[in-house]
Amino acid sequence: MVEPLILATGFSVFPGAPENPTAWAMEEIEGSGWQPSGARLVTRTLPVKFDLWEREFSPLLAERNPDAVISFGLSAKATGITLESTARNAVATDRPDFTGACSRSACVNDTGPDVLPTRLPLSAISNALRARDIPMARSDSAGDYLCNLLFYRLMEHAGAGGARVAGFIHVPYIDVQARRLIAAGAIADGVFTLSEKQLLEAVQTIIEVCATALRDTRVA
Ligand code: PCA
Repeated sequence: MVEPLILATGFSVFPGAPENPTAWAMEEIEGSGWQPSGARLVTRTLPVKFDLWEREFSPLLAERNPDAVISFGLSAKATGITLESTARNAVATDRPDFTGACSRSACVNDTGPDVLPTRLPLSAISNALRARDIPMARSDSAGDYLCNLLFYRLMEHAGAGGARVAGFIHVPYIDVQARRLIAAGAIADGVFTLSEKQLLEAVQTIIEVCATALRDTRVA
């Protein structure tokens, strides 16, 4: 039997964030050849660009047709792995993407609902992270920038028959990146960080929990 496919994504750099721990984590996992048990994993790092859904993500989903999509992004304000419960139909029009362009629309979808819930097994994920002593938090707002936009589009897609398991998770900087960026004056001192090991363990744990959820919800 063909194993289910899990797509994990990270984001690249954006104004105010010259390094992104989620791009680092995707590269590490890809480079190590690590795979979850009972599922196939593919990773991708996405550009922080307002047309990323149309240009990158939607074609990628059409091509790969994953059973689960777990998207990760940086939040410099995160105080642990931050499990996002709710995508919001809102976009800031004053925050440029990495090309310098701003969104012309203040919502993701003119005719869409205000909020869409995650389809990630958040309780199982938080139990698994807690059991590994990885700092974590829950949040009901992923902000109003590209992470929330991707999250909202992903939940629309999942609701229309896309991935069975899908959602978005914010992560803090890893300590080596934060040290570099603070020394360069690129970010303020005092940000919460995870070690490289903690971030990789967290991402792998989340993927494993989703692989288990796919097995448990398999349609006979
Ligand atoms: N974080 C930004 C966009 C890309 C990323 O990693 C956000 O929180 O919207």
